Amino acid sequence: MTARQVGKAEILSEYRPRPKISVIGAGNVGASVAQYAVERELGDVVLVDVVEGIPQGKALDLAQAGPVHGYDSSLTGSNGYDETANSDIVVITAGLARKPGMTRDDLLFKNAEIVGSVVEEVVKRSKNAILILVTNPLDAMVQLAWKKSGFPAERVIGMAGVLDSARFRTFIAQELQVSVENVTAFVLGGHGDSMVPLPRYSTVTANGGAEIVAFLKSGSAYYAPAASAVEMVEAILKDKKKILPCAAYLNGQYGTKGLYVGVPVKLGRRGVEQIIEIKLHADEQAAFDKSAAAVRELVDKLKL
Ligand code: TXD
Repeated sequence: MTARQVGKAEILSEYRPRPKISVIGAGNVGASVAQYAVERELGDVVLVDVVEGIPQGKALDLAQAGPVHGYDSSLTGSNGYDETANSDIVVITAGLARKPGMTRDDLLFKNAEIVGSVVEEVVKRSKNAILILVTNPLDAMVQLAWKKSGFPAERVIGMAGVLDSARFRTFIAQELQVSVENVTAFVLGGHGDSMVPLPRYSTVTANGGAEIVAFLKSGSAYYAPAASAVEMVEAILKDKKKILPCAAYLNGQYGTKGLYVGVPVKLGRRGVEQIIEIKLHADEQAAFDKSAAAVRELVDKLKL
C-alpha cells in the first residue's frame, strides 16, 4: 500500500467504534463469555440479566481486572436492553441450567419462554446483529430464536459443536497422553445424547457434560462452553472464515431440511457463510438422521 497523508476529517470519517458484544444472561456461562471476550479484546461487552445487581456487579468486577490483565474494553451491566442497541453480536445464555438427573429436554418449555422474550428485546434494538445461542436445549432454542427474530438463517447460530468437539479432543488426548493441540475431532448432529462424534462413535464423549453436572451438583459446565462461544465470536468479528461445528439451518444438506442441527460451517463476518458437507459413511449418516429426528421431535413440541 502506498503511504499517503491522511487529514483529520478523513480519520474521523473513517472512525468505527469497537465491536459491541452483548451477552444476555450473566450467570456462569454468560459471565465467562464476557471475561474471555474482553481478555482477547474482541470488543466492548454489555452484560444483561433479570437479577438486579448481578450484571452490574460482574461487569464492574471484570472491568477492574482490566488494569491487571492489560485490556481496556468497556464493560456495562444492565437489567434492561437499551445498552445493547446496535450490537454486532449477541450471545444468548439466559435460561435455566441443567440440575443433576435433569435432561436438556426438560428445560424445553421454560427456556423457550425466556429465549423468546430475550430475542424480541434484542432484535428491536440490533437489527443487523448476529445471534449466537447457548441456552439448552440448544438446537430447539436456536430454531426458536431464528423464527422469532425474522433474521436470515446465516445470522442465527447455535453453539454446541465446538464444545462437544473440544470435549471429545480432551478425552482422546487424556487417553493417549498427548497434547490436546495434536488431537482434532468433529462432532455432528444435535447437542444431546444422540450427538455423532466423528470419526467414530464414543459414549465417553456423549456423557462429558453429564459428568460435570454430577461433579458440580448445582449448575453445569461453563468454562469450556464459554470458551467455545467466544471462539465463534472471534471467528465472526475477525472474519476468519474458520470452519467450526455449529448448529446451523439445514436446507437439504445432510439430507435434512428446515431444521437447525450441528454441522461444520464456515464462520465469517456475515455469520454462517457456508455449510460444509462432508461425505458420511452409511453408519454415520444413520446416526446423524437419528440425531436430527430427535431435534425435530423437540422442535415440533414448540409448535413454532
Ligand atoms: O453447549 C451448550 N450449548 C451449553 C448450554 C453448554 C453449557 C450451558 N448450556 C446452557 O446454557 C444451560 O443449560 C443453560 O440453559 C444456559 C446457561 O447456563 P449457565 O450455566 O450460565 O446458567 P446460570 O448460571 O443459571 O445462568 C443463567 C442466567 C441467570 O443469571 C439467570 O438470572 C438469567 O440467565 N436469566 C435471564 N436473563 C435475562 N433474561 C431472562 N429472561 C432471564 N431468565 C434467566
